[in-house]
Amino acid sequence: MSEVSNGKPRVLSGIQPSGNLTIGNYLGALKQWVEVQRDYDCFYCVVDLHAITAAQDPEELRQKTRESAAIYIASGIDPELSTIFVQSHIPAHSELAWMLTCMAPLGWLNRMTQFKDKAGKQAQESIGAGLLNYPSLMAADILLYHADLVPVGDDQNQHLEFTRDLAQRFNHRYGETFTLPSVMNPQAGARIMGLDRPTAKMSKSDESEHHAVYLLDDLTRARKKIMRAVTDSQREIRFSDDAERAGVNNLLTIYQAITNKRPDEIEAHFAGKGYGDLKRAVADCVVDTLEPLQARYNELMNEDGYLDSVLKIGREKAAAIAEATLKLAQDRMGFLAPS
Ligand code: ATP
Ligand code: LTN
Repeated sequence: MSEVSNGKPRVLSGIQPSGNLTIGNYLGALKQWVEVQRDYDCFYCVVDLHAITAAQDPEELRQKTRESAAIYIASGIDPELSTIFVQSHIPAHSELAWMLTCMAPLGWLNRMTQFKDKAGKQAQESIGAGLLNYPSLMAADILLYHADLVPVGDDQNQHLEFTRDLAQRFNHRYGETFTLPSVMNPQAGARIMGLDRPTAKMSKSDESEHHAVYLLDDLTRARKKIMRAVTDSQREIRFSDDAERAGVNNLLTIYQAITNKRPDEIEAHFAGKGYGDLKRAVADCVVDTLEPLQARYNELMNEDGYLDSVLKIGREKAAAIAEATLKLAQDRMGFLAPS
């Protein structure tokens, strides 16, 4: 286990400010972040350095970075309990990422399914090298804070394995330096699928209109997207692994993740009802989640200076830990300390 602060083990996680955050980000990541913040020493970062692995408009990136931090707080992350910061504010992330990049075998990086998926959508010649090296930067984020636990959706599990393998490789070569982190996935909602294409993961950078419900969507629009979600031509409302039933399964999963009810309870509740009833029930619970979140978000964005002060305090707390770990790793690797 890591150096513990306040006797609590440490948590670290992040979301890319690469677009509008979705209910997938909320159910896969943010909801768990809120749930663990009393029992762990939590660090939540807005990973802008990861976002630039795809081209971003500079002004939009700046705005989405603030917006994401405000959404963390509006979702229930309490700055009094958790440390909220921006990745690029701490240069140690980039510095350790380079050191780890030099230790990361190309074979491991080439096997990452996120890389294969994202690179597969582009012409080979134009794929940025950052997309391939992305997991080394993520490993740096986690290892700098000696995180014990990393709450993420299940698409990130392979990156967590990579982080553990790389940490082990470093520790083996240079002596015990990094804590090996464990992944934490939510019981329900670890992979929310696209509403328009329930066989593909819901993603904030998907361009189609009815793919995702965004956390800041107008509530009428959010409801409409759910009412239009793709289902199937059967009638029975039950959980299923069958690809043809992925749409209904996804709606049930969203319902389960929000209400925290058991699958058998949910199936009993919808027995004899139609897809329209299911969609209305899902829309109701999504809207009930978004409404208070958006109200808090609007307050935060209108509160002059508050968000910046949270990020400044977060930066100071994060920097102290990150710099100490970086120094240790640099020393272990054999860098001459400046006099
Ligand atoms: P992008 O489309 O820009 O790649 P994304 O929507 O996949 O982004 P990330 O920033 O990569 O979101 O993910 C942030 C967190 O949200 C991670 O913990 C990730 O596992 C989780 N997450 C993202 N999409 C989903 C989803 N559809 N279901 C569950 N969790 C998700
Ligand atoms: N790669 C993650 C985002 C991310 C992250 C992290 C998650 C970057 N650094 C550290 C957990 C811990 C993703 O969701 N795409």
